[in-house]
Amino acid sequence: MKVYDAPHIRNVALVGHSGAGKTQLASAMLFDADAVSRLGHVDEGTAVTDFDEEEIARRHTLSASPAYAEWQKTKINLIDTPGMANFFSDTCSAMRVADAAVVVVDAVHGAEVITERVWDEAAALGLPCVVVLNRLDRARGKSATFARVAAKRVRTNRGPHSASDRRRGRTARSR
Ligand SMILES: Nc1nc2c(ncn2[C@@H]2O[C@H](COP(=O)(O)OP(=O)(O)OP(=O)(O)O)[C@@H](O)[C@H]2O)c(=O)[nH]1
Ligand SMILES: [Mg+2]
Repeated sequence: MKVYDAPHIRNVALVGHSGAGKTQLASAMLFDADAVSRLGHVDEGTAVTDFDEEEIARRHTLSASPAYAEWQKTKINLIDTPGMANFFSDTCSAMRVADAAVVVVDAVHGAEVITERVWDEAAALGLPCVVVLNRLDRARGKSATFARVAAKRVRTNRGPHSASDRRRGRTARSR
């Protein structure tokens, strides 16, 4: 197995509300990066990171699970996390060891309860976030756009925070 030095390893947590598409996105990212030869599908029980019997049967991630791919000579450890509130402790644990979080938002529903909870957690940890609007093929009319998701941050004072927040060590909420 190839050995990577620390500057060439990144831990990235996929976080967000249940059903936003984190596990499907993880499978797609692994396929795109040639880490796997077949595109896994949640609905067919072949998603790379939902391998547990219960996860396959329920079509929900029940615990954080890692998978990795090499991208531009860097090993990306993807950590797929549960979006269900009952298993949120696993999501928090994954965020604690991550260098960054990918916040997956269902474009049909916009930011939901767990979206806000992961934004709070990311802010508390000073974790850089990328927001991915997913399920755009299902979005109609009043559906989420990046502007609407970002606007929610202004209203609730939550959401992805800036580098200056991190430097000051303050959470977005404390402003
Ligand atoms: N139409 C459509 N369906 C999608 C898309 N991405 C994911 N899905 C479907 O949405 C459902 C939920 O996807 P998951 O990847 O399991 O969602 P999740 O965020 O991992 O959910 P939890 O594990 O419960 O947190 C599955 O049926 C997917 O096939 C998309 O871009 N478009
Ligand atoms: Mg999942």
